[in-house]
Amino acid sequence: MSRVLTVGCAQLGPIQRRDTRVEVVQRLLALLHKAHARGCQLVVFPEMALTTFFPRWYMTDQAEIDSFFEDSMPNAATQILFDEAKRLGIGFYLGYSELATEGNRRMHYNSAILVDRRGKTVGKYRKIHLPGHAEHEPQRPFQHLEKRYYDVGDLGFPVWRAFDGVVGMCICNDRRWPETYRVMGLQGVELLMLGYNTPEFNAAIVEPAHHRMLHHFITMQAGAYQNGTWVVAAAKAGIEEGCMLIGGSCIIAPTGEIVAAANTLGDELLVHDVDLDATTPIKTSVFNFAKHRRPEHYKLIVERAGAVPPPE
Ligand code: CDT
Repeated sequence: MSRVLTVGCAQLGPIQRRDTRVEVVQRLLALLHKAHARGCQLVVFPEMALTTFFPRWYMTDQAEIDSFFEDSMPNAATQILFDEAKRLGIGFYLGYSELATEGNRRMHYNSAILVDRRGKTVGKYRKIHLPGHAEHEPQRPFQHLEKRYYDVGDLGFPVWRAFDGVVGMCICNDRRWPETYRVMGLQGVELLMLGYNTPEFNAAIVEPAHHRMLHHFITMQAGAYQNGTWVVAAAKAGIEEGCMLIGGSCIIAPTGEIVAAANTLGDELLVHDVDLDATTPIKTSVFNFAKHRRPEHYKLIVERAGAVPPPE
């Protein structure tokens, strides 16, 4: 039986602060309808797909911060997306800021959920690699305060059996880390979905703008090849509140090749027929993990976070 899944990668152009959830959901619906017209069974939306990328601002009023979060999903603004996707028989990945109540604690996660073609939520992922900084750094032209506003995800990197395959999720900065792919690779992932908001200007170091796109592609292409998995990456792109976010949404084959790529910084849908069986040649040859991995020599990877060079 063929395991070809028609996947849509739904890039979003910028979302400004004044844009309401209702307006944004209308844009998601327009992309969903395009995806339906092109035969998609699964659509990947970006990280934080319902709001602007608010960690660029230093805020101290918790109510103001919480206004960027969702305390339930679906909710009044997004129910229509869930209903329409179910009616059309399209599953989706959706990134959003999640306000969770755990006992008497309020937790803030940068989350993504996966909904299947029947409208059932299959899984949730909470971002683990939170980039940026926790304190106000007024010398920066804009902030990147994910470490301030979010808690580190507590769900690990699970994979799920869905869409006739083994699928996993991660979010933005996670894509730069080989551990993200390998932990899911060790669970047989065949399709890895992710959304991202990547500022073109990196205030932390001096680097040419083109490095942003190079590092974006190079890490995902390597992760795809080294784990024999498809990768679908959806950007929020363009000038958001004066801050340029890179585009570069793409679909990457298990060979590491980019098979579909965005060429705008706006709302744009990429479509590809993803053959999940195309993962098999790599998983059974050069990256046959059971045959070739040597975990007894990889202990440092889980024992140590920071690098410790040998003594002088
Ligand atoms: N959203 C997100 O994770 N963005 C980061 C920016 C890194 S620079 C502080 C990224 O990895 O694209």
